[in-house]
Amino acid sequence: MPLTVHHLRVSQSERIPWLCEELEIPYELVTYTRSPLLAPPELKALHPMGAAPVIQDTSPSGKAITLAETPACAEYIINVHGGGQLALPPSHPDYADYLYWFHFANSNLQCQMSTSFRFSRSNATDDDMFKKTTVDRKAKVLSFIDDRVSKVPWLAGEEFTAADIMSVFSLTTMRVFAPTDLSGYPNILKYLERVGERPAYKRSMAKADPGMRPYLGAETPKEFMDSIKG
Ligand SMILES: N[C@@H](CCC(=O)N[C@@H](CS)C(=O)NCC(=O)O)C(=O)O
Repeated sequence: MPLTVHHLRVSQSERIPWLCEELEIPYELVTYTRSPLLAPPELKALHPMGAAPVIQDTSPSGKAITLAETPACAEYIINVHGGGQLALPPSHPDYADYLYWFHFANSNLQCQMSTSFRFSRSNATDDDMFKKTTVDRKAKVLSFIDDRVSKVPWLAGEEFTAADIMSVFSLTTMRVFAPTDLSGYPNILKYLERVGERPAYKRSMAKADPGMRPYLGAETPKEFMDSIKG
């Protein structure tokens, strides 16, 4: 089986086609539309967790694999199909920074954005302690990233890496779900401008979510959630 990437439209699985386009490797992209918010049954059937991304492939040992979790999919593709490109090796001076930011994406940034999404749809008032903590933590994470990309062009340092591919969804498309105004984070906005200039990012977004504009600016995108009831 050729490398197959299952992508749920308007979701964090946009990271995997972007990775494949940056690596310039062959892959088959299968896209699914939300129904209306969650994954449709045919995507849910692929993996017990029922969420995107899911990749399928024949591994180097000849085993048919079905893999989920974005960081696992990214590492698999980089190591099996990408010759290690877009990851930094232990011998690289920025190796520790690469590891840190690669994992920060899902372990911290995306967690804060997901929690923020849930509170934005709940009845909790602004003085609710848990909501307040969420707002504070999101601001802390965004300030931390803003400071980082004021000092270096890419999260790991001078080189664009998979750490950037892991993180950008949470700063862009995720704001469809978790309204976030980025106008107080000028360095993140400049960073997103650099991202938007990458041909592979443009190509992947056009393939993964045709018709959706990449949310690279400060404003909070509204049109998608407005179209979903409940
Ligand atoms: N931790 C997982 C999260 C996967 C996930 O929650 N995917 C969402 C897309 S944003 C999804 O498929 N949601 C639809 C559903 O759960 O039905 C990862 O990093 O891949």
